[in-house]
Amino acid sequence: MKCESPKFQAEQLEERVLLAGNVALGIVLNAGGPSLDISLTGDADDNSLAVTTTGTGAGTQITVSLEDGGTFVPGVIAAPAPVLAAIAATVDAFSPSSITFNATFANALAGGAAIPLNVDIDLGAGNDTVAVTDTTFGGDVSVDTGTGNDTGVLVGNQFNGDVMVDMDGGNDLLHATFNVFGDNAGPFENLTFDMGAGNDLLEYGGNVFLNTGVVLVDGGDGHDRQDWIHGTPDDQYVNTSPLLPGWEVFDHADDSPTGV
Ligand SMILES: [Ca+2]
Ligand SMILES: [Ca+2]
Ligand SMILES: [Ca+2]
Repeated sequence: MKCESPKFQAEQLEERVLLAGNVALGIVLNAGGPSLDISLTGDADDNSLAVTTTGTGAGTQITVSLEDGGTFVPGVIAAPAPVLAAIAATVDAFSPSSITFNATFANALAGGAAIPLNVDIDLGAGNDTVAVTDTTFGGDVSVDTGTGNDTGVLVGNQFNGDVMVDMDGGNDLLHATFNVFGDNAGPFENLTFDMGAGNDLLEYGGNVFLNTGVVLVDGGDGHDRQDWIHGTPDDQYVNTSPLLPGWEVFDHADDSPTGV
C-alpha cells in the first residue's frame, strides 16, 4: 500500500529527533469570572502530561508531571503576588518535570477556594498524551489535545464544573472510565467530548452524569467508534440524556450504548 512509505519516513524522523515537549504553566486571575485560571500549554512537539491525586485528607497530594522528559516552563502569570505566594506555599516538591501540591491546593482545586479554580490544558500539535486520574475539580476543565494522534485518559475523577474535551484532528483515543460529571446541584454543568476529524476511538464505561445540562459526545468526521470497556458498568445518565452524533460504530457487545 502506498501509505506505508510516509509512515516509514515518519518513524525514521522520530528516531533521529527525540521529541520531548515543554509545557508552559500559567496562572491568571480572571476578574470577570471571577476565577483563577490555571493553564498547561504544550508546544508543537509531543507532550505527555499526567495529573493525579494520591492520599486522603491532610495527606492528599496532586502531582502534575511530564512523562517524556519534557520540562515545565513559565507561562502567562497574571495574578496578585499574595495569590501566587499562596499557591507557591502549597508546593510540596518541585523538579523541572514534576510538581507536587499539598492538600491545601487539592482542597482549593476541588472548590474550597473563595473563587473557582479553572483548568485549561492545551497541548497543541504533535502526538500528545494527557492522563488525569483520581482528581476532584470544582471549576471548569478544558482539555484540547490539538492536531496529531493523541491519547486522553480520564479515570476516576470528579468534575463539578463544565468539562470540554476536544481531541481535534488526527486519529485520537479517549479513554474515560469511572468519572462523575456534575455536582448534582444547580446550575447544570455541560459536558462535551469532541473527537474531531480523523478515525477516533472512545473507550468508556462506569461514568455517572449527574443532573448535567447538555452532554454532547461527538465523533466528528472520520470513522469513529465507541467501545464500552468490558467489566465496567454501563454509563449512568441521571436526569440528562446525551447527544451522540458522528459515531459509525458502537461496541456490538453493548446493546445500550447511551446507557439510557
Ligand atoms: Ca504538543
Ligand atoms: Ca488530535
Ligand atoms: Ca472523528
